[in-house]
Amino acid sequence: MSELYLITPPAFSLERFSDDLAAALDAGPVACVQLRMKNVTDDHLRRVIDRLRPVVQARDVAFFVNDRADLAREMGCDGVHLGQEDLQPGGVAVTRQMLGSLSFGITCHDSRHLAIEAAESGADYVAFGAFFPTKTKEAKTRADVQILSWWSKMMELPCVAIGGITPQNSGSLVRAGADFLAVIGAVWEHGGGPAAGVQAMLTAISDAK
Ligand code: 3NM
Repeated sequence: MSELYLITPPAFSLERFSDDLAAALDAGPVACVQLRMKNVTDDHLRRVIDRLRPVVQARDVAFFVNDRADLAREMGCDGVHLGQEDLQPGGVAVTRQMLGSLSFGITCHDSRHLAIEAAESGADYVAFGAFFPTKTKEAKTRADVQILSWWSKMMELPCVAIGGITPQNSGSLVRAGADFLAVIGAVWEHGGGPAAGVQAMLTAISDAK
């Protein structure tokens, strides 16, 4: 059965978002929250981590930061999510060493090769996407659901599915063996609010046959 992996929306006001995040996490089991902020200063990112990390970790949910292995380590986060371009020179193996006890996952787009390389070098999960059209990010690649079934048959390492995932389209990903469904819009842009978004995703996951 897949678990839910929440990623923060592209822009938010911190006070309000902190409450929204708490409400989302209280609505049902979530495995991980990834803070994803682009083009902000280190000071701002530190303030956001300081505010959101306790909200997440107090609920026994893993708190990951996108891109910033240095800040994740410095600020007591559980892990970091990296794009291929965020790897340290020397690749995944060097990054793994730098992270110490932090967990880390890596975007592998639609590439079996990148995913195997990431697994061999010690990543804690691989992420594939985008599975569906998404307005949140200009996704570089489109992944097919078969990459999930191939991966889950071959490998123990967890895989994350991302990109345009909604309650309506998540069934095939669950059935193909996605360990985690990573979502932004389905939760933060849900008409009934983020708690309703989490519940809708969890219902879709448990209904997937
Ligand atoms: N990465 P939504 S797609 C952050 O394909 C991100 O690697 C993607 O947002 C990839 O759930 C994506 O709103 C956006 O579609 C996911």
